[in-house]
Amino acid sequence: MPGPLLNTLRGENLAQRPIWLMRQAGRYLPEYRALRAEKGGFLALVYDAAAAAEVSLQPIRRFGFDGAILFSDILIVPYAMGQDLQFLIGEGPALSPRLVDTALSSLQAIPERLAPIYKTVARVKAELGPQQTLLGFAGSPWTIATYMVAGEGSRDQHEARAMAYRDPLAFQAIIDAIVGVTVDYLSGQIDAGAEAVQLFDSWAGTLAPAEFARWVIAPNAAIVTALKARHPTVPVIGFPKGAGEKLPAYARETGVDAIGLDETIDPLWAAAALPPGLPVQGNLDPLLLLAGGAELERQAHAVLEAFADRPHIFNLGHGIGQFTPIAHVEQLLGVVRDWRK
Ligand code: 1CP
Repeated sequence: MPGPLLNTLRGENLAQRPIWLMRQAGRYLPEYRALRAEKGGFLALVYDAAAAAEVSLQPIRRFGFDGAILFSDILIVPYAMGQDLQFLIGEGPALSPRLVDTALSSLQAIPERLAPIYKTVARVKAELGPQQTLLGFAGSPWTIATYMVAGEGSRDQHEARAMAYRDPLAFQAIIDAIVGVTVDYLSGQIDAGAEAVQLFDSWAGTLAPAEFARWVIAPNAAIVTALKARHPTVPVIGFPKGAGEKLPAYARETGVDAIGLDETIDPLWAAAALPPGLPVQGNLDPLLLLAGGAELERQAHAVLEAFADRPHIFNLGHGIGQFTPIAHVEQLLGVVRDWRK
């Protein structure tokens, strides 16, 4: 029997809402920090399948969330496409050579960098109970391209946005290459046991409307179409962070099975504006989870009430922050578990 998270993704409107939190495996957990220190770095942790599976399971053991997410990173795809990848303490990820000054064609793909991730998926799957759903994930092409082009994260993604205007054909080739690898990568995760997958488009919010259609909607639609051909029953969650008023078009045109909403979206607006019956996921402000207290409870209820008439998975609007107190996560779980439609 599939668990409540998977059933919700398949369109059931359950009286009790399933819950998981983006970035639920990570630095706010002391058991994560201990294992990361023992393995000596983030990539070492990701490529140790036993340790990475343990990290995926840590938040399930502690909190009993309805879903576990594979422990890996969206930047494993550029790494497999031949860029070097480092996670520098306090500075974030660094990729080289950067595609702002090196042609995509000069990269030598290293697909073996994906296979160890499937081992993690299989290990997590073997440990989960039948009611707990295993989520695979990848970055969406636009968000991945912003890192591949600039070689690092940025506030406004200007290198990639400028390249897309200056040389749309070269940029399209980068996007198409990412689409191809991502389809294989998600397919591999599904074959290894992932029951649903999420596409993270963390930087979708900085694009002008026509660019959003070309670099967010079109490549995500291509991924969904290709995945559906191979795995027709596996739900795909799209999370176009910052998409705002473009969400209804994204929902209609990508073919995703569910939409992740960030915290800037008014749940009442989304409940009315998105296609009826489409499952939604979100969208409490992660900073409310940091702050805790009565306001956390009030706003969690507001999210639950707003989505009462459609399938809804409770989540944050973005990843859980590293300084979030564990007691606040427990408080939120109590609120969501006690609520009935
Ligand atoms: O030092 C550490 O321990 C590294 C911190 C960390 C973690 C815990 C990074 C580096 N990645 C991850 C894991 C991760 N990343 C997961 C699996 C764990 C889980 O969700 O429980 C997932 C789904 C991601 C996805 C991810 N990585 C995104 C999309 C989601 C989002 O938060 O917007 C992005 C943009 C990244 C890139 C990345 N990886 C790591 C950092 C610090 C960043 C952000 C860099 C930047 O700000 O530009």
